Amino acid sequence: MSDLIRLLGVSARGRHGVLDAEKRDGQDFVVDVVMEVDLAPAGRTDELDRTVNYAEVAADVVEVITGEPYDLIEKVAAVIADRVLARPLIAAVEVTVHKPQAPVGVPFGDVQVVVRRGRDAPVVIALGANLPTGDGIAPGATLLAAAERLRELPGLTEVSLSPIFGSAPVGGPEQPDYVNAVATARTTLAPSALLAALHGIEADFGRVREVRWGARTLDLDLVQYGDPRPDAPATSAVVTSDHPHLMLPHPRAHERAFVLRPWLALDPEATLRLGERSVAVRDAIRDVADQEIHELEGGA
Ligand code: PH2
Ligand code: MG
Ligand code: MG
Repeated sequence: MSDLIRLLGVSARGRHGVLDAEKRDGQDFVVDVVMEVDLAPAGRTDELDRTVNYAEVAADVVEVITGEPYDLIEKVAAVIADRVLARPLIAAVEVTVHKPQAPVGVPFGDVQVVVRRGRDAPVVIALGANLPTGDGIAPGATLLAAAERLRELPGLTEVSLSPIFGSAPVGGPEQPDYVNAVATARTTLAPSALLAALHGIEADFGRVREVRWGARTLDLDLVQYGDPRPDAPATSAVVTSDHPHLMLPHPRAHERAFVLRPWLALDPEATLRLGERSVAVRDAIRDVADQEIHELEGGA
C-alpha cells in the first residue's frame, strides 16, 4: 500500500469552457489532487524537503485554474497532472476537476473529471568503483553484480549495461583508477524512489560516505530521468530538480568522459538535457577528449 498526500477543494475562478459566456464571465473551479509519495523519509526526519510541499502544489493548481482558458476541464486536469508530475518525489497522481456551476441545462449537483497519471520514463544510471568490497569483490565484478541487482529491481525494466571502461580519477584525493559503465533502463518509480534504491545497492556493496569524491566500492549516480526531447509526454518527460537530495540531471555528467563514453557506446543517439537545451552526447564528448579513459578488453 502506498502513502498519499490528498489536497482537496482548492478553488479559484477561471474562464474554461466551450461557450462564449463561460470565457467572458468565468466561474468557480474546484480541484482535488491526490499524490502518491513515499512519506517514510519525512516521517523519519521531520524535514520538509523530504516530502512534497502541498502549499506549492496548491499554488500551481490556482495558477492553472486562473491561467490560459481551455475549452475542456479534461485539459485543465491534464495540465495540472503534468505540473504535479514534474516534482521528483511523486510516483503517481490523480487530479479531479469539479465545475459545479457548469451550464448543464438541468438541476445537477456537480460534474467532475478525474485523470490519473503514473510514470514510465527512460533513465540513465552511471556506475563507478575503485575499491574492492570488504569481502574481496574486485571493482569490475562489483559493476557487473550491481547491474544484476538493477535487473532485479521492481519498477526497473529493459536494463542494458555498456561495456566497462577504465578511467583515471577525476577530482578528489589521490586514489586508484576507476572502472566505469552506464546502464540505461525504463522505470515506473519516482526519481526519488529510484535514487533511494540505488543508495540501497551501494550500501549492500559496502559503500560508505566519508570523503567527497573519495575512493569507493560502488557509486551509482542517477544521471538523467526521463526523455529529454521537448515533445515527450509528461509521463516520460525529463525531470529537472535542484532538490538538495536529488539533483537532476546530474550536474557534472556532461563534463565527465567516464559517463559520456560508456553512454555513447550503449546508445549512439544518446541525448543529455543541459538546462533548457538538449545536447547530443556525441557532441558533448568532444569537450572531454583530454580525459583518460579506455574500454577494457572483454569487459571487467
Ligand atoms: N567518480 C567520482 C569522482 N571521480 N573519476 C572517475 N574516473 N570515475 C568516477 O566514477 C569518478 C571519478 C565521484 O563520483
Ligand atoms: Mg559519482
Ligand atoms: Mg554518487
